[in-house]
Amino acid sequence: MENKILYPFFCIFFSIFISGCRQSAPVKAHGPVPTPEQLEWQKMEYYMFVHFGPNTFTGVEWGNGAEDPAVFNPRALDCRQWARTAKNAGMQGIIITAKHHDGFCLWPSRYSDHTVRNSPWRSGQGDVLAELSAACREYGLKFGVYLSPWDRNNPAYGTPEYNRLFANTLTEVLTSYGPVFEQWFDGACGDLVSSPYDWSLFNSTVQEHQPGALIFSDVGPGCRWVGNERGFAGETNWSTLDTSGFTPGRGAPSTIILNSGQRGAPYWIPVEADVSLRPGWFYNPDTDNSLKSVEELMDIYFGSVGRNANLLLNVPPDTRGRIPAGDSLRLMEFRQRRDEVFSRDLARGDAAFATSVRNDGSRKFRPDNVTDADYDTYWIPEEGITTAALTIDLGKEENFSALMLQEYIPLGQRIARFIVEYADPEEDRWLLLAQGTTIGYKRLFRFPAVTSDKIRISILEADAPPLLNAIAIY
Ligand code: FUL
Repeated sequence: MENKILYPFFCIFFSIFISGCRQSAPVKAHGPVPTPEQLEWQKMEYYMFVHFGPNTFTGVEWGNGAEDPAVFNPRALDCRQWARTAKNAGMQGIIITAKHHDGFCLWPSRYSDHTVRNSPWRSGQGDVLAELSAACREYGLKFGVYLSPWDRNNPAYGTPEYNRLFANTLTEVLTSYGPVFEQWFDGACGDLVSSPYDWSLFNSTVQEHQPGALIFSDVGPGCRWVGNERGFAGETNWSTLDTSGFTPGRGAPSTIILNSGQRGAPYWIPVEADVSLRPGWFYNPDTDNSLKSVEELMDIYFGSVGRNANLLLNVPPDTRGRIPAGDSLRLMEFRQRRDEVFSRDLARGDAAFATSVRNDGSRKFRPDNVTDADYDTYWIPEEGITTAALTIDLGKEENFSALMLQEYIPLGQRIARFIVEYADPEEDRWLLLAQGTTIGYKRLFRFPAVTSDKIRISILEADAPPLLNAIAIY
């Protein structure tokens, strides 16, 4: 008897359950997607580059490799001060020039005589990489290394034998200082003829000893150069690139291509924008009064992090081996300005509506996922729909002057054109606020302040149904 009463309810419940299961097939990725390491790297957004070595003391940008190691003598080197500065600046890691073009090694390499071992610093007993990696661990920062293949000191440079030597040097660094988040390969070579580099040996050496590290070069494979040293990614910036047939350095694609990526290309190689706080990469007393202004740094931030790129900002220590007070102060002012802009997200937790929502019965893809501050929840329109609009209701009129959009890249980069509008508080119409092509991991806009209670983002072109996981308004 009891069973007879419950049976219909059971049938209804079961069929809802089954239809939910049937429709909730996971959203499929479109095209190449980031590896877990690339995604984690992208979320770092902003970290420090440190150019330090004999050039710090000789005042040149490219040492010729013939400098006396005795010039390297920082009297008050303090890697903890670098790490503390990076941490307070809001950075997530530090990449150091372990070996720049002059070949000088900041650690006592057994593969070279041109190293700290032959300098007066700490009576030849010092190791900058050991001190910096320990300082990074202490301050919760990631540690990365730059090693230049172009070596103006090494006698084997230019011969095939050099490749083995460089691989051994890499192995030494990558097995001695704990986890490395990024291996930076400089493509620069000022010599007329460069060495016949064995890139596959270099890359496999990194992959073998630091499988979690991203390999930076002009063409990746972990992340790519932005194509300039000013810190600006393209307005259009795809994280995809076709690198077949290309190599770092002289064999790289044009800087225009590196700057904007290639839509529909087969490899996921996101952009890193490198730029220096000073006019040069190395410390020079002549540039003490030429630091980038906070406004310039804000432009760079919106032009890099705000255009789907990571920002690698160079902060060179001086001849004491410390970041000068002026540089550190500028970094703090820059942080303060960013904090002011991004302190309060006016859209957080607000309601959102969309012209199309994928329905799997679970409300998993609801539009207000974009305001829930959870990176892994997103809105997606119905299958086959590539143009759609999403409106956020702020609940009341707010005054705002900046905007952040995030596309859910773990499932691929899809959006190719969009506009953002706000509801005119006076009349029943929408006014243009911002427009662009790509979004990718993050897109930021600044504009003269407006007042409104609603904003609407319209995706006008996408290679597959667009996925947005975050929209913030400041
Ligand atoms: C360039 C180098 O030649 C510069 O000295 C600097 O290291 C910069 C980051 O990369 O290619």
